[in-house]
Amino acid sequence: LSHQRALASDPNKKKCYHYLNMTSRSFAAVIQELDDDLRDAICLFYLVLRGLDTIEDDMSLNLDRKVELLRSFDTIIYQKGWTFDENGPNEKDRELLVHFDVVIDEFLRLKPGFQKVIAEITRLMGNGMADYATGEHRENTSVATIKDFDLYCHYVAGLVGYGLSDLFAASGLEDPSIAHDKTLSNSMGLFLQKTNIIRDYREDLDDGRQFWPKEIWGNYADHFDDFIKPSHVEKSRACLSAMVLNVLELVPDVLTYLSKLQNQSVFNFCAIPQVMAISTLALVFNNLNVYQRNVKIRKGEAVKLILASTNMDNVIAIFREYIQVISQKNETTDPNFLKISMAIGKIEQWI
Ligand code: PS7
Ligand code: MN
Ligand code: MN
Ligand code: MN
Ligand code: MN
Ligand code: MN
Repeated sequence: LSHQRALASDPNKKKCYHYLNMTSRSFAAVIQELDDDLRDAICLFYLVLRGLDTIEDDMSLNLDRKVELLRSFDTIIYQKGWTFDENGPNEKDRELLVHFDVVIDEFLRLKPGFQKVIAEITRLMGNGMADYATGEHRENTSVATIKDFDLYCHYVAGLVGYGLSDLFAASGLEDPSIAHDKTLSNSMGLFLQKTNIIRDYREDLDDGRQFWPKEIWGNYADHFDDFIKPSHVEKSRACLSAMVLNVLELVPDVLTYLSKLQNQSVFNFCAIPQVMAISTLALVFNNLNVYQRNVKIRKGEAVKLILASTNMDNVIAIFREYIQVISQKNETTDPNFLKISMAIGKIEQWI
């Protein structure tokens, strides 16, 4: 309540929270529940990265212009008054960039320690996105190897994990050691990003994007869009299993990271998206609808998960439940049956 009063009395900050609610379905609520200055820092971190991602996603932007913007975005956020109206008219979050001066004003009001973390992650992410946009790490138009896949996901999500851990430490709400093990922070981001990439197969395909690594899908098809064909179902099923298997390997890191957190609001902020992701992973596993449309967990299930994700015991119980679902959907006829069973065995040792 005290923060709502503070927001209402500060029109510029209020606009930032308006853009947060406008651009995020999943993060807006958990960010707003964070304590004190961390709430503003992470809201601004989100808006800066959302702006950067809007540029990355805009297929109507001239490539040279896109790369110039991506590579300089970490300095743009220090330029008072900067706005951008060159986005394609249908770009989803165009409005945010059109009013980006509002975000910059608020970014510049953050403590220098927070600003530095956000700018450094923006620099690394923008350059990583630019490398991929220009084909530096690509064969033709797709992600080739699992290594390329891991690197792309590191740029767009693992780095968010690094930055968030640094912000938690800088706020004093978490012990600085949370930011020491970079692998764990990276895995937190990769678990969300890779699950998103599996779920969004059809949406991304229809937009002309391919994020699944050919090293995996190439074992099951000659062309990335073969998976939508009714005649291809068994290979499609097997490919989906191989993709889910790749994500399951991250679960032990995710649970290890969450178990180290000490502050309640930080725990909720971190745990809720991960719990949503394991629920989504169980839903997409062995589910051929993924190739036809955007499969989403039901609203009631999401609400149940949000309310339950308040402590480590509950989070472990939720992961156990969905690992059980995946185990039950795992079929002996699947070429990845044994590997999936082994990945589940490893997770069961943890939980
Ligand atoms: C700063 C909260 C908690 C240690 C905009 C949260 C898009 C999955 O497909 O919007 O574009 O619609 O569904 C988020 C680690 C990043 C990784 C990455 C920044 C967790 C720009 C989330 C969000 C680290 C690149 C959003 C990675 O999904 O994507 C803040 C710890 C932005 C986190 C993108 C994806 C995020 C993503 P789509 P979504
Ligand atoms: Mn999304
Ligand atoms: Mn995007
Ligand atoms: Mn993107
Ligand atoms: Mn407007
Ligand atoms: Mn996506």
